[in-house]
Amino acid sequence: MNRIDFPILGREVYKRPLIYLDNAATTQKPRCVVEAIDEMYYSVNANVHRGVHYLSQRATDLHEGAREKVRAFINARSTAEILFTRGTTESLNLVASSFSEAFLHEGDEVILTVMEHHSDIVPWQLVRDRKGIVIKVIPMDDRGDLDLEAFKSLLTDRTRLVCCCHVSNVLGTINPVKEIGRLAHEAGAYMLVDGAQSVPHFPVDVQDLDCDFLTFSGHKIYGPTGIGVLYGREELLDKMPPYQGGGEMISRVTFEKTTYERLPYKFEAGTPDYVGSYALGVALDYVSSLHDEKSGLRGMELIAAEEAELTRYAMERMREIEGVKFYGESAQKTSVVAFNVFQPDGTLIHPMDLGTLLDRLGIAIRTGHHCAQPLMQRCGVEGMARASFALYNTKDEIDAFIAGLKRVVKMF
Ligand code: C6P
Repeated sequence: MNRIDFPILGREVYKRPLIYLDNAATTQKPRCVVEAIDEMYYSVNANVHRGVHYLSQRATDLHEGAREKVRAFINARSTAEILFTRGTTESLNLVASSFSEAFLHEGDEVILTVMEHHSDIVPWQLVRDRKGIVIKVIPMDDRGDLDLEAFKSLLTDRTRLVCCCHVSNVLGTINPVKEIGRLAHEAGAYMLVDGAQSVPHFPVDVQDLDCDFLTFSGHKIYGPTGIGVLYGREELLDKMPPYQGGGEMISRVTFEKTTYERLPYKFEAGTPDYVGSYALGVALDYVSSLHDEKSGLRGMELIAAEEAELTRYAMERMREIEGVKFYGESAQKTSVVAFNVFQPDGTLIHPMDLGTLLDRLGIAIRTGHHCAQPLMQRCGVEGMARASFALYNTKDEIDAFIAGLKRVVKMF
């Protein structure tokens, strides 16, 4: 589907056609996104929110227009709730820093899950070191589903925030974040959803989820690197102190006292990445415009359906290979397939070796701990191989991946 829109997919590596199956790390960019970056620099570039001149106003319009596109894309109530950041990592650090200043005291509890990415673990450990909060962890079963009964027993009257990835970047599990959020709210806590691996793969509606925060990165949804989003409920953002100080975020500065700008600017110190925001908006337009006449599906619904079929097919074909072990077999799963291959005597083929040999065949997958070392410990391994699919991948590519994997496994 739409491969023609992604020029990089036509290139070769090691004189072989590129087969790019590392989409959970970052997606490739459609021509319209790359052209948007060009266009912004070639014919619009000026700093936003500052100038009375034409270019500055035009750049501001495009930047704020992108904010409105993000708002509509995740169905936030207002653009005041859409903060531009550098990506999911910065969004999570912003919440950890500012939310903890406003809402967390010694002994308060933050609940994470065993499948969180490091960027939703380490910022909370920094808060723990600073404020003496308690971190609790929701466990999972062997299929990769969170244990909701265990979660309920973790909730106490000291729970202030529950943080959960919407989709695990390793297991692909789609976590029941709406239900988790409902239970969190009932217990008087807030709910943060790390949407880095969900927003690019199926429709996400923050009002339907009823979450308090949602984070995602532009580069995982066909947009540029260096731009991301933090959605935050307005009444919470209002109570949180700024994350950084500088230009843009102030209303008035004297040496005695500074007052802050209204939302969302209070959290956007310095010159924002207006080129990135504009190109992200173009990426969101791109995915929203996709449609398939046969199925009648559009936009993110179409992406979800196509990727589900690719994932089903890939896992079915991988089962042909003796010794393949999957990590993450939830019934609710996106297009991330983590695995290892064991030899008949039980010896693990090192995932790095698999990845390196597949690379020589032009097939790009990711290997290692995937920035989820606690999850690796839970699964009893140091690392895994991971193939992850996007809208432009095809069954032919999966066939080539399977052939490559078979060839590589045979070499051991
Ligand atoms: N996961 C992966 O290969 P950044 O790097 O800020 O754009 O996103 C961080 C992040 C946070 N949460 C989840 C669930 C993620 O998957 C990621 C990024 C990439 O799996 C790079 S480690």
